[in-house]
Amino acid sequence: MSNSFIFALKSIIMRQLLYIIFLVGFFYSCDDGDVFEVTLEFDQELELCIDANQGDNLLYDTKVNPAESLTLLFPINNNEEIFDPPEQNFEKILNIDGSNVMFNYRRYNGNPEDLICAVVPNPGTTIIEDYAAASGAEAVFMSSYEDDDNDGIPSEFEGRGEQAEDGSYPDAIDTDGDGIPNYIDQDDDNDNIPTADEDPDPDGDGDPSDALNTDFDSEMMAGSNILPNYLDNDDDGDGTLTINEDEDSDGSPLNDFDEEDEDPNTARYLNPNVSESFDAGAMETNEYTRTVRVRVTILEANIGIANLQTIDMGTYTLSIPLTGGLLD
Ligand SMILES: [Ca+2]
Ligand SMILES: [Ca+2]
Ligand SMILES: [Ca+2]
Ligand SMILES: [Ca+2]
Repeated sequence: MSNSFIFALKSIIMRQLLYIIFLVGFFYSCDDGDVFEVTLEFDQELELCIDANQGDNLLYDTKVNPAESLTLLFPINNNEEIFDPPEQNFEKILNIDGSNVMFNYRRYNGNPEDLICAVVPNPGTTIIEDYAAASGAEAVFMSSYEDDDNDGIPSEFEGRGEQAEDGSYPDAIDTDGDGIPNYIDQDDDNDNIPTADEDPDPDGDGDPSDALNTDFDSEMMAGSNILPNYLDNDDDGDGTLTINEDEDSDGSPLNDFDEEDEDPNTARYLNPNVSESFDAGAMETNEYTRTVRVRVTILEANIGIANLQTIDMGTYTLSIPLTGGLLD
């Protein structure tokens, strides 16, 4: 019911919207105790700036027509886990106190970005109205994350399996048994050729069912190697592991060719007629990306002109580069 109600009000300016929400919110809270959920008309994609001098984080959303902002200021200290959650669906609640933790709705006579986090504020832009949430409001942070190795194959095609209640993937496949499940392993077969370089998805549709398989022989289906190169540690099926077809032992068999061979432009590891074995080079460090999403909700925000039970402020997204990859 609240959605259609808000939709009908889209052309009405914010002050009227807030005023009507106030009346309806009041009505409902007196009536049958329904939770009345309000979504202010921002894009809900939050941005963050850090004021290291003051020791504050500022999460914010802005728009220009009309020019308004929502901002949430809170200390950096003791709140690090919001942006680097120790577990899935990590929740943190901060009490809004009007000084250390502040939530503001503001209106401007110009683009809010001229002022918010601006290194050199535009002197032509000023705040024309400023409403701060009174003490008693709460900021609720819900942090979740998703890991991916960006190897060209989406995680759901890398045998990640179902997510457990604690957010982990206990059934995730680890083809090469190195303790790093495929969905966060940049080199799924540990042959020192990154999966991204083993042509895992020639048609680029995300589905690796068409992955390159150099040693697949369609004429002898049954006896042929059905493993695609990105999961095959002997890509040409010549009995010498790809990791050992690394003539200069530099950790990458990609750049090793046999100039004497009749096919000198095909790397040794893809050439079944060249099978000399060399010492394996050092493995590259595995790197993957953790995408953290922090959803911010403001509860019981009395901002003077309106009393809003729930403000879905939006989501802040950040990426953290990680190395290794053993499951927690
Ligand atoms: Ca992988
Ligand atoms: Ca590989
Ligand atoms: Ca391979
Ligand atoms: Ca070879």
